[in-house]
Amino acid sequence: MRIDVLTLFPKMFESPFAESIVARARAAGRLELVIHDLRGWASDRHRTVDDVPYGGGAGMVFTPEPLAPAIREVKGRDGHVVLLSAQGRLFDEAAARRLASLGHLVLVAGHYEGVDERVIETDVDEELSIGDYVVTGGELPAMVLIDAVARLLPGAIDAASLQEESHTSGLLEGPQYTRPPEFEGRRVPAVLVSGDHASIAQWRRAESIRRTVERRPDLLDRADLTPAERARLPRPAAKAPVRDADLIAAYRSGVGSYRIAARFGISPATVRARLRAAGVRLREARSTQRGPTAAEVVRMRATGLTVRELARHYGVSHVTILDRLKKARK
Ligand code: 9D3
Repeated sequence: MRIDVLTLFPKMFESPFAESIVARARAAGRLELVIHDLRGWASDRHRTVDDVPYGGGAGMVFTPEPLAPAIREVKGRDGHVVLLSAQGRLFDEAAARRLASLGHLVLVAGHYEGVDERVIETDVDEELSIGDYVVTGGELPAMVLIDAVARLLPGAIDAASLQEESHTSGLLEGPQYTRPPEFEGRRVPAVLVSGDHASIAQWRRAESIRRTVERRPDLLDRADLTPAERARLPRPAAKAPVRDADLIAAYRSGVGSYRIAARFGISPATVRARLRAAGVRLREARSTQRGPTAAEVVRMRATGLTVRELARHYGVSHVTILDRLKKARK
């Protein structure tokens, strides 16, 4: 596999990949990793790579001029281009496996508030985030991705470890112990020193499920559980009850009772009954008109947005937009 990285901070990539699995994969010729300095594509005197955002706002945005040509040059004919960005889909083990099956990756590590959307549209195949927290740039996320992918390349780690990984798939591991058998008065669980391998396997499986339920219940939906194991799971925590104040605020803002019902997972009759009980005067059942009002469309149209762009913005067809514009002219 070949991985090219485009970054403004090439030095950041040196020491993490001088050691570890990635270094071994490189030494063995399984992975060719090439780090490129994006400033090499900046042609002006100041080697500019960023500019202020149109529409205002804090921070800087990667300009298209050096970035698009850099991506095009490095990707060649077969590169799969990944932008590391906080707006990306989540990079998880399934994504790592998918990327590990490709021959050539191009990673773009941003270091600003973002990248000009036109580059993303034409030159980026996918955007990935490593999780819901803010780091200062795309470099560390790119390194995380490289590490997770490199260890999946054939020959990187022994088959037994990968086998065990898929065996416990989707669950957290349970507790581990080693010698001594007693540490500061606490003994290793007796089952682990019993020599009864069936009981040990059963105990480990149960601990693994218990821990997942406690710490990462979000994993259970996709975990590999037998029907019997699934049936024994504690029932999921109840969702927070719907608050009157939220129903009232939504209704007063103009949303209809059917929409509110669908959103909060209760029936329209319940919504109307609770609003009435809370003293809210109910509106006449609304006409079936959806989408923006004529006045809203006219104001946005005046900024220069095209009918097509307006349709996308409001999530309606271009016919609806034309209809509102016609209504406004009357
Ligand atoms: C105004 C909000 N911005 C700053 C708080 C958004 C923002 C800009 C740039 C947030 C992060 C970054 C830099 N981070 C990345 O480029 C990034 C990232 C991340 O922050 N978290 C998880 N995965 C990734 S992948 C790239």
